[in-house]
Amino acid sequence: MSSSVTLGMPTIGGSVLLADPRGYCAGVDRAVITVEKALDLYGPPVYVRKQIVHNKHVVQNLSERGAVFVEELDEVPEGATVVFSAHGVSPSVHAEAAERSLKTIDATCPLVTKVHHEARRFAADDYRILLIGHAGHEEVEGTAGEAPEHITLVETPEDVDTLEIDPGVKLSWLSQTTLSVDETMEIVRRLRAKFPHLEDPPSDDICYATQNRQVAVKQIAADADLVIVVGSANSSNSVRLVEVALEAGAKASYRIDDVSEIDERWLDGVETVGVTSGASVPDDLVQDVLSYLAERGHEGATAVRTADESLVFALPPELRRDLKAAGRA
Ligand code: 0CM
Ligand code: SF4
Repeated sequence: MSSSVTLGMPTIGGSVLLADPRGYCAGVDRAVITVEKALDLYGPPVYVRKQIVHNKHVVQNLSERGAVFVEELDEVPEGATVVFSAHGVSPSVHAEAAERSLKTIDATCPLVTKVHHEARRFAADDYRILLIGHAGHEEVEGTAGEAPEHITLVETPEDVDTLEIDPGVKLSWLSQTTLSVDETMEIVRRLRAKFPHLEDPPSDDICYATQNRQVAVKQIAADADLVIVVGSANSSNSVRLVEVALEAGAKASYRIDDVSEIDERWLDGVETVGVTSGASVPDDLVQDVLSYLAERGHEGATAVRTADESLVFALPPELRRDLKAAGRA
């Protein structure tokens, strides 16, 4: 079911369709608040392993407030506090942190942690696990690290053709949380055709936020000459929104980090502009885009709502405990 809510005046130059849901998901909200509260409670510097979420502006803003982003734990001084990003870490990273006596706060999204649990369970039952995802993405590194000897990465439908697995081996699949639903289902169809005994995960690994943002962008893309997606280049779910928009019929679609990256020529001959953003994107960046469009005759925006989201995750227990002890819970 979709519904429309008119947010502004009718347009003269052209119309704007604003995807809803878009922007922050529950896991990103929790991860960003975790760093903010850690900075308030412990004082800077608070170290963060990798980008807390894949958004350039979020990272810049937190850096200005005293967060120090590092690639690996050996950059963190002994005994300091380090936050693990929303994308999760492998058990070896937890072990290294313990060895170096670091105080850790784990901001891994609970929906990523769920996939880690599934990986551990299938591995304990001696399954070969086909992990659908992108090589080098931090979430994939973390999930694969749960059972490296059991996990094989599958990145594309074509990868399925080269897989060789003994029919006697128990087989399951899992996925990264931020993939294209349609492409993932295509990979699973191919896997099942080749390995009929393939077992499904107990529940969807592609998270509710990724799915909802793809449904919403599909809805606006069919009627849009141009779809602008706000999100960073390394944000898997944001990049997928451009692909999904194009597949759903948008005549053009571009990803931008912020309004400064819009090329005015994209608007030539454009009547309807669709706007959305990835799960790691603060909404003020989207509002800047709407102002830019309004100044160029695309005034008012019609929100196209395809789902209501109300999920909120509790902060990491180690942080809640410290907040409580400090009387700031
Ligand atoms: O996984 P992805 O690259 O889409 O990460 P993100 O930080 O852009 O979005 C939120 C998440 C997670 C896990
Ligand atoms: Fe969690 Fe999904 Fe958000 Fe990633 S995109 S942080 S898995 S809710």
